[in-house]
Amino acid sequence: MDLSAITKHSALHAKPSGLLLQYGTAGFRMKAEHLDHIMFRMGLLAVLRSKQTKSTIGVMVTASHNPEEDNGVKLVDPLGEMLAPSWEEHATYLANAEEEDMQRVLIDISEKEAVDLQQDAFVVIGRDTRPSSEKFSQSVIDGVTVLGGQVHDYGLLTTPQLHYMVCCRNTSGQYGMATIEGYYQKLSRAFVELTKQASCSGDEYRSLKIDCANGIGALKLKEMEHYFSQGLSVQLFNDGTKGKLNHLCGADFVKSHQKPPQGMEIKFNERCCSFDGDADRIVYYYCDADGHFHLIDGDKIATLISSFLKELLLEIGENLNVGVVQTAYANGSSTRYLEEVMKVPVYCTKTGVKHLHHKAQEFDIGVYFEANGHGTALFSKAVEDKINQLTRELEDKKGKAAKILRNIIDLFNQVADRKVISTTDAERQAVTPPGLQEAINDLVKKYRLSRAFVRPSGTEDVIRVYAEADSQESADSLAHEVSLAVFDLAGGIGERPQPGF
Ligand code: 16G
Ligand code: MG
Repeated sequence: MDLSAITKHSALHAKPSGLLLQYGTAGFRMKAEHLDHIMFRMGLLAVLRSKQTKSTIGVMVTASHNPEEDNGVKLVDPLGEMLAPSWEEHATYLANAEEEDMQRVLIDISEKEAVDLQQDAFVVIGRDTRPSSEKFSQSVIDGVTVLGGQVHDYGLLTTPQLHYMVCCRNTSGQYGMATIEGYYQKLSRAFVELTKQASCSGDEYRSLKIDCANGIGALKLKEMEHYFSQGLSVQLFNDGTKGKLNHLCGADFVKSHQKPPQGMEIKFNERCCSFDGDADRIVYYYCDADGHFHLIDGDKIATLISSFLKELLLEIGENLNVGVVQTAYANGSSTRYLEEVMKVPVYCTKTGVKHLHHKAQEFDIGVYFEANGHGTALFSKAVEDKINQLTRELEDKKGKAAKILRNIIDLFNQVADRKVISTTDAERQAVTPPGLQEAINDLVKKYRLSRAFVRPSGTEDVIRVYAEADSQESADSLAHEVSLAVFDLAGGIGERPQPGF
């Protein structure tokens, strides 16, 4: 370690004094103007992690669904997974070190993790389309190079693409080629293969309207489009040429407002979907003949995928261990449908992909989705080959998906933002402040089919309130009552929460 070079370069990315940040649900996130030192320091940390694991490590510069003015950074571990929890602590420790302590903190982390400093290091970088992202990836590169690491900067990438590149590089190409073509080829082939036998109602070609949240998804879909030219025709909206990133559009907007994004008209029976700012979330939607909007969010996607897989397994008489993983935000009726009708075991984890992913790995087939549209199906290796063969034998499943969706009538819910709290039981129970959980329990008892919880956001400085009940009025009213309890018991400041927030 060239300690004097580190000190010199660190001063060029100086930490604003007194600023304390934490590696949150998915890395560091906040207003871009406070993040330059974090970027440099995450470059340093990525080198240490790379040396320790003797693998390529990824660094993604993005703040996902947050407003355009924010930014963020997260590290990607060797198999394309989220950074290990013990290293999240190192990330926070390094992020908060004062300038004069930088050398000591780096040595400390290296010693604690037995990092061989002579080992080579390789770091790959990707970034979203935010105005601040390009400069920030330069700061990451500065951090990597000052510690002697090598860099490959992929430039503009979606978050899933960066995860893919890291995994490819650490599995000697077995997972795929670590290039953008490799990614498009792998995904488009799988898509064409999967959909070959499935019939498609309505139009002759599969067509899809895609809201790209004015983000990176638009650029990458434009590149990818011709890879599945016969299989799918896409129409892109909010492609970043006019609007602001995530503003009145994108998966988060559509999910929380339960309406189409600005800039996209939906006609009866058209298939539509929305990404978020870094294209790692997706929600689908359509309008029925009466013009009513229907959202197929993460809960419903998980139900469709797991029902589909269960059926395949039944057809061939395979008894594999299938599980669905959700978070406390999953609509109660989707959980009941999965458990009672589909007979699939459902597990609840804390919010954040890393928690769901980890749990899903315990099954032969683990399907995980957050209600907001983050998720996937994980197959153990032996199962993967079997499923590939099975999908080739697929019969016409026309109409099945629609039937399943009709069976899950969402309970109504309401979400709002407020201040400070701690939780347990996959964030479903408040531990502090004292008395809050009891107050919530009493409120919930007043409504039918109801549920409510509060948790501190891992990406913004707010408390989120979730409430669910058998009518929109009850859900709104329960959410309001719970937020009043939060305000009173957790030392709310300013105006008391108003109904409807
Ligand atoms: C991050 C998480 C997402 C989670 C969201 C919750 C990843 C890749 N992203 O975007 O899974 O749903 O945070 O935000 O893990 P909140 O803590 O502000 O409610
Ligand atoms: Mg995202």
